[in-house]
Amino acid sequence: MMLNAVVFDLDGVITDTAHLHFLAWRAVAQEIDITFDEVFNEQLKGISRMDSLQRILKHGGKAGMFSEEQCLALAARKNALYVQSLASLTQDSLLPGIREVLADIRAAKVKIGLASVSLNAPGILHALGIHQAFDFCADASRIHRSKPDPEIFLAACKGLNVRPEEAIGIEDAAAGVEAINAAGMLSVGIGPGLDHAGLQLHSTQELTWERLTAFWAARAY
Ligand code: B16
Ligand code: MG
Repeated sequence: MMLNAVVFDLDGVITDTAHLHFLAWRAVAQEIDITFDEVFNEQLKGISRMDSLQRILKHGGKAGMFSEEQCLALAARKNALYVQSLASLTQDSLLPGIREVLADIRAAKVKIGLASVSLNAPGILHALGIHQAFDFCADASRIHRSKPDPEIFLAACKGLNVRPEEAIGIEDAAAGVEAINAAGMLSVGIGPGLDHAGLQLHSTQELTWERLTAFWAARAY
């Protein structure tokens, strides 16, 4: 079987917006007397906006204490702060090696997809100047189930017109690697704590076309 597509997560793989998410959530959490650190923030990676809020409320011992309307207002405030901070993104905000690997995958005529649950993904790709590198971006607003559910990776494969078995998925979050595996794709994990990934890399610098093709060639049937 040929490798026909590579599907990328955005935050933590293509660019590092996790810190910006953290700063925005921390500011909103402070307003309701909840504090959390970057260690807790790890648990929010790859988790949708509303699910992230629920985890923060639970962490602060305030689960169920806010109405749906109040939750929507908190999430909207976080997003406004986050979107403001995205103005700091430039073409230099791509993580190391990403520009090169995208070009090499394209040169090999293998399709490129995006599976980010961020509703801000299109704006981020534009800010990074790489929106044209993708053949298909799954629409996060049409996804019903957060990672680790495979829904968004399956939607990306469908949009690319490839079967999941013909594709590799790349993630930095534990829930994301789980989603790739559940979709029936081969998984690449970037960063620590991703023992369940088929291939584990320390950073995006190691994410080369050579590594991807060697991984594909060595996969278990
Ligand atoms: P938004 P990914 C995810 O992006 C982030 O990792 C996660 O922290 C964030 O809550 C989520 O997007 C939703 O983002 O509030 O912009 O819709 O890793 O799936 O690219
Ligand atoms: Mg991510």
